[in-house]
Amino acid sequence: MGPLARSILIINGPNLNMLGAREPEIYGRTTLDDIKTAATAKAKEHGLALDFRQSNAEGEIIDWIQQARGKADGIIINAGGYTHTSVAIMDALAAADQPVIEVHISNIFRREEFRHQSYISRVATGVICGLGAQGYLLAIDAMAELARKKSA
Ligand code: CA2
Repeated sequence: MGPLARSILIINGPNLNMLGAREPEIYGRTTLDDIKTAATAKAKEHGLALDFRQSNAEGEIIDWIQQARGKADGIIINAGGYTHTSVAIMDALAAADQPVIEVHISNIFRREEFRHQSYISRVATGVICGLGAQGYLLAIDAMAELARKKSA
């Protein structure tokens, strides 16, 4: 934390490593690597370092959230399917000491009923969904503004 080394952690949950390979009608053709490249450039515009990760394992995601305490200035998370199931990820985020922005590529409210419930939303500072890969870039803009206000 602090003005010298401001950084954002982006966490991607299960199956997001499959982006671009299947279901392009829902998730588009952009790969997670494309998103990482664009997000890194966007963070750099704001003078922020970016740590961009993906895991299929719930426990690993929780470890990363815990390890971000006192290190990352903000957490952006697309928890994938765990969004709708994981009290444990919600609890980890509730204990986080930085703002949390939830991102979804698809509009989860236009989809099946079970996707309308998000444990992450209950503890997130803000939520962006349905805008495709651009949602990650919008989340970085918003996070940069939150970090700027905090240090002002
Ligand atoms: O829209 C989103 O970003 C989601 O978080 C994506 C999750 C889904 O479970 C959430 O409800 C909404 C799925 C991750 C991506 O799964 C893929 C599976 C096959 C091919 C491409 C992506």
